[in-house]
Amino acid sequence: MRKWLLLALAVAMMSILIACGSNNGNSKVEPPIEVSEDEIASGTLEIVASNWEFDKEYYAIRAGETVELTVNSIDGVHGIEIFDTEYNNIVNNKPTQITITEPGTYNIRCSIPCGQGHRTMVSKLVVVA
Ligand SMILES: [Cu+2]
Repeated sequence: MRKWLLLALAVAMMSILIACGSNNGNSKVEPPIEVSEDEIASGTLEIVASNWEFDKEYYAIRAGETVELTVNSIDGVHGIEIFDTEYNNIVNNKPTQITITEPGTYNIRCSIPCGQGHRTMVSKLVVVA
């Protein structure tokens, strides 16, 4: 009887651990995006936003390197949120220094309710090791 209890406990613990492991799934994209050297921004990064899209499917920076990120809204009013980081509202035309130390692929979405296409305004930020 006690053995079963221990087993049940072990199984419960395992599933909690597994659940936790996949919980930071926000920044994990399968399959990983392969980025070429010349796609990695150095110094500055511009994200161009319009109604209702960003100009690229993904952007890339290097882990631990500070980049001045500018959101340039050419049509409508937009900003960006980079999931799982402190950068949850980088607004239009306000250059912001960003540094992300953890390599991975981070989801980006528009941070300003901007109308009917708002929910589809997404992109990704690849942080290269
Ligand atoms: Cu929006």
